Amino acid sequence: MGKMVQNFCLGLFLQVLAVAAIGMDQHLNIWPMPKSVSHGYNNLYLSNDFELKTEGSKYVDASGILKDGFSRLIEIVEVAHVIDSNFSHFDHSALLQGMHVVILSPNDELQYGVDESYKLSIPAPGNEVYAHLEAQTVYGALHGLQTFSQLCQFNFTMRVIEVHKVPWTIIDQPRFSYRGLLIDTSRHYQPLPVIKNVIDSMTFAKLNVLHWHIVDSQSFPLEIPSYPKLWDGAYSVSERYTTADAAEIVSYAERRGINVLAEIDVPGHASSWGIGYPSLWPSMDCQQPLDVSNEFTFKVIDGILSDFSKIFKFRFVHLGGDEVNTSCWVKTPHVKKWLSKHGMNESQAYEYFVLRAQKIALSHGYEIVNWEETFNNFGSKLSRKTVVHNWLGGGVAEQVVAAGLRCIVSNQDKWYLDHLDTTWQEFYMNEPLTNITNPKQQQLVIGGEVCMWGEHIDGSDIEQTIWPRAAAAAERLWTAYDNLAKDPRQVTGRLAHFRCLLNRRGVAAAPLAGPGRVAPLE
Ligand code: CP6
Repeated sequence: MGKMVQNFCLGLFLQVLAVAAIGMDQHLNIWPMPKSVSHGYNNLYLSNDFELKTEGSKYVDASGILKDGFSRLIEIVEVAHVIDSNFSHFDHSALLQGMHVVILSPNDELQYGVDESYKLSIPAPGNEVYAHLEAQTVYGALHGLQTFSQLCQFNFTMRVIEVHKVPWTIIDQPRFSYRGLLIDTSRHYQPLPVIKNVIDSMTFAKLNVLHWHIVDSQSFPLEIPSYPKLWDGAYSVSERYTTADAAEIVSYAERRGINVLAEIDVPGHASSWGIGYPSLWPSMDCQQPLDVSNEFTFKVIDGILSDFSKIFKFRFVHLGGDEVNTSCWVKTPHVKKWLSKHGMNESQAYEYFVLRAQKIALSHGYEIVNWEETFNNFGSKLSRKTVVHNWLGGGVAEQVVAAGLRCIVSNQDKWYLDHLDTTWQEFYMNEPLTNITNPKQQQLVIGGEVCMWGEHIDGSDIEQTIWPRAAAAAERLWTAYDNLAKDPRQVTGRLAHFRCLLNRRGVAAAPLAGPGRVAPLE
């Protein structure tokens, strides 16, 4: 008996020690962990007419972004289940009547670097019957609603939504402003409802950029009005996006605080362009990279980016530039002739192509993202408005920021979702600032992105391939460094809880690992 008490005390002592060492209570089921959290030990219950109040906001919700966000909150916390609850059982002072949201900026423009901070407080039982949410922008407020939703849980016995551990004070803001997920609609077409579901699932983890790798060598599913035969490269007429479809995706995402980064991957991943316009190929039997010797190639890029600029309002466009095998250029007589006429070898022609595409993008008002090979081959020639997108293992970020350029981290050994053998623990532990200690250089790492390449997935299994591993990366990108677990075992229970929350919300997130229930760290 004495032994048991002793063990119990030792356990408690170790647990307190662990919390102190982590600096955050990992038993709070919030994902990603906010910057600062304090709470008490009382309960509140959501009134069945839980309402949104906005007095004192400088923001006028003209397009209904906040109102719709609030409706989604009501939906995901399952207020509908409360209908048959008997509220006369409850002390009035324990009922939360609604949420008072104050937004300080009138501007609802979603751009890179928009203020996403918020402060959420939920009172103890008493006279104060409203939760309070304050944010600079409506997009910070949307994050606050997400955090609030994670504090609500449905009590099936009392048929009421409970908020435990009140009063709460949560002050939160992201560590990185770019927190991305890549989807690839060229290798497999993804129907619009699938993309919308992916966008909804991203909001639960506070990811804020959908990198849309729309077209590649395998298919060209997007309508381009300037060159209407480009989407002849789609798999079929039903596996295509009209410009209206694309605009609908952008608007759907933006209303949820998510920017869309559109990509054309030139010159190396573009042979589908030649189905409609065969002169973009070096020759019929050597179809990529795009023909560098043909002025028409750059006219088409200009047309695409001109059409993009009407739909994709994000500051950045992604121009690819990875995996360029130039052997077709030297094997094809007319291209070879052009190269020698201009005194260029293959790698100079690759550089010429990428830099010319960059100039076209700049002329349409975009800043540029390029895959890291462009930096590795001719980094000093890139536009200063380039963000270099890492993917070839670790190590390039430190060189990119030392050269004064910005960087997005997607190390394929850590953050490629198509690598099914990469574990959530490895996703969690991928630190974007590895070996970068200079604060000015740290600022240049604008964030990171997990990549769901589409060769082996389609709408049937995209969700369970993305989740829960993307959530592990989402916490790495959102949560203040000091609040991140140093050992992923510390967050197993909390991540398992978040995965379960995704399931309840209709997201087909896979189990964390192994048979049975995931054991929390004891
Ligand atoms: N498609 C494009 C791809 C990949 C890249 N670009 C890729 C390469 C290696 C792996 C996974 C994906 N499928 N356009 C590289 C950025 Cl392992």
